[in-house]
Parts: sequence; C-alpha cells; structure tokens
Amino acid sequence: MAKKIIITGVSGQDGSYMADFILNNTDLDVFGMVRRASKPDYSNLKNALKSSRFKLVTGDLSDSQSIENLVREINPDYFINLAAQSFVGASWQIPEQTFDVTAVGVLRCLEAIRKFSPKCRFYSAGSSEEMGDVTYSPQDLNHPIRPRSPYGAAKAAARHLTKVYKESYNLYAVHSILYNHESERRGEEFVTRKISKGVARILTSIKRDRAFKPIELGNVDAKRDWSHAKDFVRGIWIMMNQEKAKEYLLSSNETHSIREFVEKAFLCAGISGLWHGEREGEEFSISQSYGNAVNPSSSVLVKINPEFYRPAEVALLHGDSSLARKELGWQPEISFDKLVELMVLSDIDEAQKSEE
Ligand code: G4F
Repeated sequence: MAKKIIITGVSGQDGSYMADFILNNTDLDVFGMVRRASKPDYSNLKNALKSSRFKLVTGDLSDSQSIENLVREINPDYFINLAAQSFVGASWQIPEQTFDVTAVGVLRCLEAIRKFSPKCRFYSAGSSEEMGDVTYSPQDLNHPIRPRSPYGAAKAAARHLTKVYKESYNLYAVHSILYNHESERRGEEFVTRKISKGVARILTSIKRDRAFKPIELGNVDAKRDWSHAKDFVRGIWIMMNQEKAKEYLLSSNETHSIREFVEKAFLCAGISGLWHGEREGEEFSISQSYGNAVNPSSSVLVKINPEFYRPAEVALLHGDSSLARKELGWQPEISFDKLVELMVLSDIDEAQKSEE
C-alpha cells in the first residue's frame, strides 16, 4: 500500500510546491488540507489536481476536531504543516488569530499525531522572524529568539512545542527555520510579489502610452535573505527522511535590501530608475527616455507610503544554512537574480494575457 502524506496550507505557495514535489518525486498519496471557503482559490494546484494520487480534504488548524479526524482516518506516514497566518504585517491587526493558527495550530497537530498516529513524521515550518531583532549576522540555529511581531512570537512558540513533543513522546517532529522564500505563486501582499506585479502593471502602461500610478512601499532599507520556495520544499523533504529528527535552517546565505529588489525587478522589465529624495519623500523614478512611450505625467515608479511601515521592523535577516548544506547535502539552485527574473517575467506574461 502506498504511503500517505497530509499537507496543510496546500493551496498556498509552499503547500502547492510541496504537493507538486511529492507527486513528482515519490509514489505517496497526497492529502492536501484546505479550509472550507465559499470561493476557494485552487490556482496553485493546477498540476496537483490532475493527479489521481492527490485528494483535497477539509480541515482547519483552529479546529482540533477536524485535525484529529483527518489524522485518525488517514493515518498518515508524514504530516507537513505549511499553513499559518503567514503575513507578518497583519499579525499586529489580528494577533490572537495569528497566534491561534500559527502556534496553537501546531499544538493541535502534535496532539492529533500523539494520540492517533505516533509513528507519523511531523514537520512544521518555522521562520527567520523568530530571530527578529538580530544580534549577529549571518544567523545560525544558536541565534537567540528575539521576535519583533506577534507572528514571530507565534512561530517561536511553535518551535518550543515541537521540541517538547519530540522529546516527551519520542515523535519524529521537526521545526526548521525558513528564511524568506518567494516565487511566481507568492501572495500579492508580500513585498516581492507586490513589486513584481507592480513592475508588470507599469510596463504594460508604458508600452500603451498610458499614465500609471507608482508602487507604494514601506521600509525599503530592510534586508532579507530570499530564496525560491521550490528549493525549500526539497530541503524540507530531505529533513523528513533522516535517521533522526533534527532542526535545520534553510537560507540562501545572502542578504539584499528591498531597494535592491526594486532596482533589479525594473531592470528585468528593461526599465532603469534612480532613487531621489529622503525618507517619506523618497521616490524611484525612470532614469532614461522611452521616446514617446513615457507619459510625462508619470515617471515615478515607486514612492514611500508610511502606511506600510510596521510597528516594529526586523531590519536585517541573513541566514547561515551551512549545517543543512553539510549534513543534508542541500543547497539552493535558484539564485537571487534568477528569482527576481522568474517573478517579474511571470507577472509580465500574466499582465499581457489579461490585456488581450
Ligand atoms: O514580504 P514581507 O511581508 O515578508 P516578511 O515580513 O519578511 O515575512 C516573510 O518572511 C518570513 C521569513 O523571514 C516568513 F516567516 C513570513 O511568513 C513571510 O513569508 O516583508 C519583507 C520586508 C519587511 O521588512 C517589510 O517591512 O519588506 C518590507 N516592506 C516594505 N514595503 C514591505 C512593504 N512589506 C510588505 N509586505 N509590503 C510593503 O509595501
């Protein structure tokens, strides 16, 4: 009989790439958990839904009964939790819901596994947001936990819970620190996708000689360690198939500012810009002539909007994934430049199709 895996958050970026990876590289049956929704969005699951080994099941991390029922009925060999309230910015507006889903949700999964399927291997995605106000760079697993957001605090709690359950009940339970990971499937509220979608929108306007509005961003000096999500799901699967459960950290080992992401993203669309002005008045404007194509009323590509500042910012994230590289033989295959290019070209393609 084929082995079985439950993946939570399966319609999101990480969950859908994980489902694709498992379907393409193993013969496991995949049970993708989704929340009930009146207008479900399964656009990331176009590939997975074609497979007879893929099944959608309904469950909710905030509902222990639903998790217990799924674990009891499916009796999975693996349970990969990629669901969360994952938008850091929103975690100040909905702190309780963030903590309930992101921290207590992990506890509900661990309890269900302990009670009904103790041999099942459990994984839960942790975050570099747990590092928060960093004290050194690059950060490794020894870095102190200093979260700066309700989201980061929830992920830190989930990390402790996973360790406690692993040690108390001898479960194969892994929480790994994941630095930022993006893709063409990234949610549009995250800064990278907001930029790549904005670049595609602006390019379309320039080509059609239409005026355009700039992309509005918050703190462009924050630095992040970005990888492609596909590289991370591969790393997670390697972690899940070791002799012993162990915590790892996945990162590109590079750090880049939002500012740099903006510059590269516009260059991928053939648009070069220059920063000018200071603080809230800073703008990124077109630095070259596009002949008649540029409407003189719109040359500002990016402007700062303090509305997108956070109550507390994580200024710098820069990971050190040398342990995972050494012990798991893992390393990212998609560079930062390639990641930016993939995202921008995919959004340009989408923008062009929607104009046709
Ligand atoms: O893209 P972000 O919203 O991602 P953030 O906060 O780093 O969190 C992501 O990575 C974590 C791992 O480190 C995950 F755990 C988490 O689930 C998520 O995937 O923001 C990145 C940076 C921040 O410093 C933010 O202040 O971009 C800055 N930023 C500047 N302007 C903006 C904007 N972020 C967003 N979302 N929107 C802006 O307009």
